[in-house]
Amino acid sequence: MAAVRKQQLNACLGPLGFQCDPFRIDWYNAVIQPSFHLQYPDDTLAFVVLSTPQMFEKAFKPFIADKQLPTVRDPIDECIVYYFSLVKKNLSDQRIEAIHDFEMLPNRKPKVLVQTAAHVAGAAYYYQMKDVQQNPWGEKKMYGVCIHPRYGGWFAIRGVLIFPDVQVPSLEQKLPVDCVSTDEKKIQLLERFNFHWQDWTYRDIIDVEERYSEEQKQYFATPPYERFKLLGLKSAIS
Ligand code: B12
Repeated sequence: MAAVRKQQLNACLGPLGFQCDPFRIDWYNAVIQPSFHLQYPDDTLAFVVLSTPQMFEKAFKPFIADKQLPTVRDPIDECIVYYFSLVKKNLSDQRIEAIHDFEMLPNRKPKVLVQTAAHVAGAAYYYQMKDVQQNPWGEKKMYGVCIHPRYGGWFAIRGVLIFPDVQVPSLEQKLPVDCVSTDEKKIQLLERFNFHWQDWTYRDIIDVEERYSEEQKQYFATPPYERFKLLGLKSAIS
């Protein structure tokens, strides 16, 4: 059941530079606080959706080129919303609920913790403070970061797609690859992500197969309100 859905999703999103990995709702709910739980039966099938370095060229640029979007808000978010809606249209015989990384609850907390979803789906290891044995930071809160075995930090986690009518009691959990295995490297990773994320170096904490193109780096290095100009678009907020 999960294998068929995975094949369908990857047939649709794979050529656009996305990667989809299945997980069960109870794997996700088991590790997070109840206030973040996804309200579906335990064995419900869901997928975490990552954008790989190729998404920018294969999905985003064609999306932007195709559209006159004077009212667009965040163009990347708009693009992902568009492709998720395309998935729903292509698989219209099935009920699919999408939750994006940027969606917030009324209490302003994220609707889905995509890093935890990526970890439990085995897509990318989520390195957190508690993974470090000798914590050098004391009480300071350090944000965690996912590292992909092929792309290091050169990817993003765009959301989850849930199949509320599909139950997968026998889906086997795949563990994520612990590719940043020493304490020393983990400390370096968390410090780069928390204190120097703008220099991109956390993304190269391991050897990677692929990085963002220069154009993509320039796009993400540009402050959001100036990205519209870079794309030749007018912002709805301006
Ligand atoms: C709010 C937010 C921010 C805030 C706060 C950061 C934070 N982590 O809290 C700010 C604005 C600071 C921020 C900044 C950045 N962010 Co940000 N951010 C988010 C966002 C929207 C929500 C994160 C959040 O609030 N989590 C809530 C807290 C409570 O979750 P948590 O700490 O993980 O705690 C849970 C886990 O510990 C879990 N848990 C407990 N035990 C266990 C055990 C296991 C095994 C597991 C798996 C889980 C688990 O339970 C806890 C909850 O109960 C996410 C997208 C999303 N929807 O998830 C992106 C996200 C985390 N950000 C991301 C990025 C890249 C950045 C920036 C580099 C900027 C950028 N966008 O380029 C910077 C870097 C950080 C910095 N140095 O400032 C990426 C990280 C990608 C990755 N590889 O991990 C994400 C996933 C967005 C994306 N689409 O990819 N961000």
